Amino acid sequence: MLAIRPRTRFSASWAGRRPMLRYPRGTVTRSRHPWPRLLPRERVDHVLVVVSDIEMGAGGPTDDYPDTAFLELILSEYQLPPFDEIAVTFVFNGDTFDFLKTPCEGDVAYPTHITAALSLAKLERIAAAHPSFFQTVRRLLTASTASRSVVFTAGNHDQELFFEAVQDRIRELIGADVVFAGITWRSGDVLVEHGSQFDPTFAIDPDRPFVDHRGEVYLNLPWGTLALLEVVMPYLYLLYPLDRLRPHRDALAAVPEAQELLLSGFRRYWTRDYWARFFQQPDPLRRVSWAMLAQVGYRFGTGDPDPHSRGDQEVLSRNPDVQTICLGHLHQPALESIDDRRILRTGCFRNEYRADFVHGRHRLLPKVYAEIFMSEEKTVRNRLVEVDGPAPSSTGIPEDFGSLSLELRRELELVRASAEREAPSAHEQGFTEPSVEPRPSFIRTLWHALGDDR
Ligand SMILES: [Mn+2]
Repeated sequence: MLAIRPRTRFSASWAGRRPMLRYPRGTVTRSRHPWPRLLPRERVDHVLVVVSDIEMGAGGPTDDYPDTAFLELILSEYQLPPFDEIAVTFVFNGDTFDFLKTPCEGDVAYPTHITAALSLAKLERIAAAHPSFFQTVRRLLTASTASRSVVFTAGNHDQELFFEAVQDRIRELIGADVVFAGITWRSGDVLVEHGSQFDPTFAIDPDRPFVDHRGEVYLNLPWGTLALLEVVMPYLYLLYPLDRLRPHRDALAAVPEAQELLLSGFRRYWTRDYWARFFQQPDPLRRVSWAMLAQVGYRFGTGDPDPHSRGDQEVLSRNPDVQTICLGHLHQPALESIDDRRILRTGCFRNEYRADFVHGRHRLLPKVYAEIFMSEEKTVRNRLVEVDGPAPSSTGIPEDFGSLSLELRRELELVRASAEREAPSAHEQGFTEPSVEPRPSFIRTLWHALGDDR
């Protein structure tokens, strides 16, 4: 049983062979991390520790993982026996940093055209809110006699890691060299990637991470990220508590105003604003594809708010020479085997809660990460590790959603008033009142906008 007083900071002497790690002030002790049963220690020459979806932000109420002390404690266990004499690679498998939800200081809080300079400014804010994370990574790399390395893959919340300037600054903040693997990291027969490439909403063109436009270099964002930035982020300051509750569908059902605001926002966006901007001026970020239309239609038809992944068979068949695939992104841990091949899906490390709207006692979900034990570049054992983090001093989730509903209703009225002021565009005249029901005319409208009046 682990009990940690919130907001304590981890510090321990890792260089020595101390059997226990202690939080200062003696509030926590945690026994060292167990070795897999019946796995001969001599058989293993490399251990991969894969953590995903930490989503540390710039501090403040919308930061989904404001205190990384527990993460640091978990990682530091690998400096103790028996791991201290084996090579360990720590993989931060995407969405480590929440650039997506970090607002910019400027006229536009959530710009869609993201330059290296803008990414660096966001990184400074994240680093200022989480200085101990960088110090911990430095200690992981330096305070051990065995080989240690740290890898970052990019997820859909931290595509900014593609910029070399961002990578250089992170190395500087850590004070040691780390690997930026891009989308995919391979080690022997193991493949590690965030998982957003298997999600049609957030998949990017791996051959074209940037676009050149009017003399600037921007991140080549997927259309799903563009839509989040343009439709959802302006309301993040209201919606962030609901995003921490699982299942998302229940959270949205409990606050129907949130559902309505999002649906009316997306409806307006996909029937009007996206196309207006698409036709107004050439912009390499605005594209149209069948996959995009199919996803948009599906999301409207079902109201499904969750991230997706292609099936395990397809994930494995796309990577025929791989034995073990480790993915995150879904915030839904799972371990799937097909014959002797395996997919490990890690959960998120940020704080999420199983919703309990009856008693208002939302339960903090455990954090689930992966360990892969290797011998001569081959997987010999893998497992998911589940740990209960400390309850944060504040969840950010209100006890009663009444005042949030009220604020959301005010926003809805503003949206409706501005819609009434504007004359409906040509291809929108077929619509009447906004509705949460799927409407077949939506797809017809898309065809019309695409110049195809079938
Ligand atoms: Mn993700």
